[in-house]
Amino acid sequence: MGNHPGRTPDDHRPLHVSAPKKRAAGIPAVISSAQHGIRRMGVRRTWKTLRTVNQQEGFDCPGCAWPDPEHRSGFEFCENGAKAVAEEAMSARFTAERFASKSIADWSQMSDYDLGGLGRLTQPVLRRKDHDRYESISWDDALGMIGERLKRLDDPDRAVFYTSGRTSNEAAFLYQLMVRSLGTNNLPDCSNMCHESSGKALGSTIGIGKGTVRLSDFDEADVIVVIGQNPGTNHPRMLTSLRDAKRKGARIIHVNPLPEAGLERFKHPQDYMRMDLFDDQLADLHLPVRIGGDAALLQALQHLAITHGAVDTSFIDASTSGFDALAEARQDIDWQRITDDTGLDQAMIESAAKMLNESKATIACWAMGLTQHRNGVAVIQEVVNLLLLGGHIGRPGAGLCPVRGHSNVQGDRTVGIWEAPTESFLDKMQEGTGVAMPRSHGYDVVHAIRAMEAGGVDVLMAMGGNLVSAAPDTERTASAIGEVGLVVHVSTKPNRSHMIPTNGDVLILPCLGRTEIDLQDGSPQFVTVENSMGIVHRSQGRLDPASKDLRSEPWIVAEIAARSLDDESIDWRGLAQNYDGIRDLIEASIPGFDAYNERVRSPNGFELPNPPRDKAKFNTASGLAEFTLHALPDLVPQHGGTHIMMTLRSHDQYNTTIYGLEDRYRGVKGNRRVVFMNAEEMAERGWKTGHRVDLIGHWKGEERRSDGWLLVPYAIPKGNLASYFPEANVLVPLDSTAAVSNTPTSKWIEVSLIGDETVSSEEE
Ligand SMILES: Nc1nc2c(c(=O)[nH]1)N[C@H]1C(S)=C(S)[C@@H](COP(=O)(O)OP(=O)(O)OC[C@H]3O[C@@H](n4cnc5c(=O)[nH]c(N)nc54)[C@H](O)[C@@H]3O)O[C@H]1N2
Ligand SMILES: Nc1nc2c(c(=O)[nH]1)N[C@H]1C(S)=C(S)[C@@H](COP(=O)(O)OP(=O)(O)OC[C@H]3O[C@@H](n4cnc5c(=O)[nH]c(N)nc54)[C@H](O)[C@@H]3O)O[C@H]1N2
Ligand SMILES: [Mo]
Repeated sequence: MGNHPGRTPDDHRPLHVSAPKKRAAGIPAVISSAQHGIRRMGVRRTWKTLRTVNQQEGFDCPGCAWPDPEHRSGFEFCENGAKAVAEEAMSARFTAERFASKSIADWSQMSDYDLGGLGRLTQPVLRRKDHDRYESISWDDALGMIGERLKRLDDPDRAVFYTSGRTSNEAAFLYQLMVRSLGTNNLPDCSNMCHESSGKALGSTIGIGKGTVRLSDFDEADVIVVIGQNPGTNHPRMLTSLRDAKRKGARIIHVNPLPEAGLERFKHPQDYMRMDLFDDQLADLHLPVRIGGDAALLQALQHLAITHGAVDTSFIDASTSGFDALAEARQDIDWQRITDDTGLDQAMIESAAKMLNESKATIACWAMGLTQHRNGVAVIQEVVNLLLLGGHIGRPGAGLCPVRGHSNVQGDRTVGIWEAPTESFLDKMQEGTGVAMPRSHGYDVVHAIRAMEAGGVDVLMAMGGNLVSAAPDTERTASAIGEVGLVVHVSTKPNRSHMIPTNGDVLILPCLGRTEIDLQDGSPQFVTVENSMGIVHRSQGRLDPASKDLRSEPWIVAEIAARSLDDESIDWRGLAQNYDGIRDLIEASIPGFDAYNERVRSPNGFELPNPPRDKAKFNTASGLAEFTLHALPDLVPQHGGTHIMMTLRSHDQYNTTIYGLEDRYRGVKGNRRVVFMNAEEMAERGWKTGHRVDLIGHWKGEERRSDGWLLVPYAIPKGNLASYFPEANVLVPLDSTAAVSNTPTSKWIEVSLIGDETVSSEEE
């Protein structure tokens, strides 16, 4: 049976399962990254590249948004950063001739892992309507075609401009200015599927859609809560901060349905080189909460803080609003409901409460385990309630810490990648640039897919990313994109979004990556990015570009703008010749960037203002931080499924880019079509490791099906399952999104399993 072109094809490589690891990093991490680097880049390039990552004069690691320490070692090592770099700086090249050698139907049969191995894109290519292959096209013709289509639009809202979070501040600012000059706010981005729930939750309660901690706060914290996040795999450098915090006396509470190796024991690879052979236990307490049980847990912790008088009344009186209502609502709680929802016993919750109630400074860190839920916004506001009770915002060693995903996703939003900008943002942008701003809000990712599906989009441009695989409901998303007249991808590597059939034309424009030298008008340029803690700093590549036909993202945007806009008030091409000009325009149009060009040249960059953190000042409507009240979500499957499944990242991938087929910490190797299931539940059904099941997704009477998954017994709560993103995205309904943030519920998928009840195959 043929595979749907949007789906990742079945992968029938043999599965090997071993016991999950209890310790993260260490020597295996060094070996894994060196092997990967050498396989992708060769020995010399591996060494040269890894030495300049995250150095003050080097490039910002495309791996994650965790901040760099002020005093860096000569080798800011991180296994997954090393792999991210190798993926971009790899030696293989995917030329236009090679691309043209097969039809997209053939290319789409390759797995994501194999597609990524094809190499860097080297020149612009076009696939014409009705053709099944890409052919090469000159930059001039490609840009001319885009300019002409954008000029021809009946309505600017019929164009959509997606961004993935690697784009620099300079490219992102220019891009949103071009899009708004065209007359639309259609700027969906990966953030809509990622931390949108955090932005929405924090914006309305503390008056800024960002976290409130600095890296140095970790040194002063008494308790650090890591909830719904897997730093060992996704933010490995955070483990060093956690280790240092522990050595200074902090205690760590880990709330996660899975044990996650990174939070059990950690060994910094650099310590081996100093012959220090001990490792550090990180989490003092692991609460294996059921998927979606966090709201109940957080309400219980609030109850225990209030009833034990562990509240900071002077902070509450001076800086917050809504305490009385919360105190009343939390006076009594239904312990039966709490223990059912969380799957935790009362004593465990009470020991966490004791640690929190004694803490003078608490930090709460979270990521996708909270945001990608139906109640993503509400559950994060429960975290806010808990910290506000103890006065843990705007105090050293304490605060809220949403750990961002893509390396510049936070910066992109700061400089205007936002489909729903505030009026004051638009006023300032209009004043700073002289461009009249469109005022009606645009499409987010889910709304953009629905608009494409309805035939309402003529041009879709994607500044990086892999929308087909990253978005929910893979088949539906692929068909929707197929309806668009012209799709333009600005990409470094081939991916599944390039390989789907469409009724219109498709252009791929190959761009420079972070690691590469960016010369404009003969002078090397640097770009800037903002990390997870609001520090803006430089990033400059040192490697020769993968091809002489690559262009920088700012250059591409400037050319498209110059060819599609009649208004000549902005000198687009001039801006792309010297990025200082773009930074001057950012300074004029966005608060907090004063003396941008000067301050960003200092070695560690500069910090953007953050009123809650800096002065416990809250720019909400009331001028106070808001306590909020939410009902608990119903955790019983409601659409006919038997289990709740979450989709996760393995240790060997970066979102839709698959580095390899091994999830080392979880003990899985060789095959990614696996489903982690409670070991006892499997035994009850007589299912053994590697047992094959088909998954049915249930949603409002609709069924989605995905066949051929292999079961892996695991320490996961009963009734819960886990599988990998993006393979399982076919099962995420486009319409199943979080309230308020509209983020797809990638961690709450209702499913049932079809498998033979008696026969079982043991693979290992
Ligand atoms: N190497 C690497 N680094 C990355 C990425 C990558 O793919 N690879 N991706 C980057 C991006 S864009 C992002 S957004 C981040 C993502 O970073 P994470 O959010 O850490 O990534 P996920 O794999 O989605 O893991 C979610 C975690 O939440 C837990 N979880 C799921 N549901 C629940 C729940 O209901 N309650 C609780 N308490 N926990 C739950 C899961 O068990 C898992 O440990 O990482 C960034 N860094
Ligand atoms: N089921 C499920 N779905 C999810 C998630 C989940 O946990 N579960 N997580 C969601 C999250 S948190 C996110 S952030 C999204 C990610 O969504 P995206 O950001 O759209 O996806 P990526 O896989 O990060 O994009 C990878 C592609 O970006 C391109 N690229 C890489 N570097 C560059 C560069 O420097 N410039 C340009 N122009 N292109 C570049 C390459 O061509 C590569 O193939 O996925 C979301 N989807
Ligand atoms: Mo993300």
